Amino acid sequence: TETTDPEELRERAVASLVVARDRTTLLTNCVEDPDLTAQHSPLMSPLVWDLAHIGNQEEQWLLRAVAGHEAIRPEIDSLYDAFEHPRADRPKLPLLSPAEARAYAADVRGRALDVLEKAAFHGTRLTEAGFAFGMIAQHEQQHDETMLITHQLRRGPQALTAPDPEPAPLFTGPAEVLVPSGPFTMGTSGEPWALDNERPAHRREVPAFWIDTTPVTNGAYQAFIEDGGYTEPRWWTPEGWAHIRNYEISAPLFWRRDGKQWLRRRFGVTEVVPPDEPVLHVCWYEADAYARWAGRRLPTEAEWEKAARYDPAGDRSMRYPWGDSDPGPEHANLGQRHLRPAPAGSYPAGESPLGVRQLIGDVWEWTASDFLPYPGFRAFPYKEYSEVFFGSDHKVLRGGSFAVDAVACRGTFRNWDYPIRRQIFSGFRTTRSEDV
Ligand code: AVJ
Ligand code: FE
Repeated sequence: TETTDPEELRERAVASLVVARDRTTLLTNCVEDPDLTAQHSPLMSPLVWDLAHIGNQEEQWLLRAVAGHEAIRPEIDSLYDAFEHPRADRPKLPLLSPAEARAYAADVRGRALDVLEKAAFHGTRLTEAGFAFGMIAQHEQQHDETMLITHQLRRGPQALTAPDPEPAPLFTGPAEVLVPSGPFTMGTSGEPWALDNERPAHRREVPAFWIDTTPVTNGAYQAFIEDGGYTEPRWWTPEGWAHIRNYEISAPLFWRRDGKQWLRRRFGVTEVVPPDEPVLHVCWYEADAYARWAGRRLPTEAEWEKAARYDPAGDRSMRYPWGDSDPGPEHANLGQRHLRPAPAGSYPAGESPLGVRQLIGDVWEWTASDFLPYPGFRAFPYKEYSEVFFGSDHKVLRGGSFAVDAVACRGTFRNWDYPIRRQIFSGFRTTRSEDV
């Protein structure tokens, strides 16, 4: 639950930083050094860049900004500045070696924990409720998701394993539910570790709409493919059609047809595409085209958040679909506990008051909306976190995936990417207006 107790926030900060580092360590120790320095895809950094960048951001914010320390290695800042060097160029930079990067990140962490022990959890907005520590834990977890994407793109034998989610009984509930019309509170002003783009809380009028109870499954998506979805321009926006023609896209990324069935490569293993699992690795154009084919559309961001947070009984917005309590394993598939989404209809304990499932975890859900600031937005603590990305270039994704930790996922959390991107753990669900 939302807390402002300094000791509880301090414990939460330590725990979040430790959980993130355990994940980072796993992701960077499961392969040999050549796989850490290699370019597995021009879309991604070498894993060793992420590792040192995690340490460098932690140094800049916790050691320098919060505690006023001098730079440990001022000469490396520019190497790990995401805006100076595009991902594709990073393998050629004079990066820290894997051993140096590990030692640097560990050195910073040791000092950061000392700072955390003595830090006041009030004062500037950066230290208020331990925000900087929460921000850095979220940052590391975001890069842990990024590194998992790099692992998914990597060729070669399996390096990561995790138990599968519980098999779920076939979901027999309604395919869609009606979200009644009326205003709701979008965004947050009170969630202590919410990032700038989630703020401030504000009222939004949302007309009634129907929303899918579960994310769109591989089986449903295959029906779109079999029906010629990728060969019919009428389902696609002009940009989307040009894109799939140009890049010869005819199925989700990592899929391959094998006679009558579809196979996919997942973390180094080839398997039959499971029909009841949420579809993964589709771009916005594919999600949008599927929705049009189905006679539906993608939810706007406001619709998605209302479905995820609005409690009609209490007429208020909650932190999560199930209420205000932090996510547990019964609520959602988060944190790389599993390396795949759970079957559609899983996690009944995580459903919203109206009965919508899997809004949090499993797959990031594309929305119809461009990434724009909320009314009253103020960039914090740096305009390169969100502000420079606002505009019509990026579409918003909501809800988090199996690859992201709970600290970087909540009902208000906003992710964004280009509409052509599909190496990310992206899926979607569809909606329709009440009168359609
Ligand atoms: C919010 C996932 C789009 O990876 O570019 C990491 C998160 N920001 N380091 C990204 C982020 C700075 C960001 N996304
Ligand atoms: Fe970063």
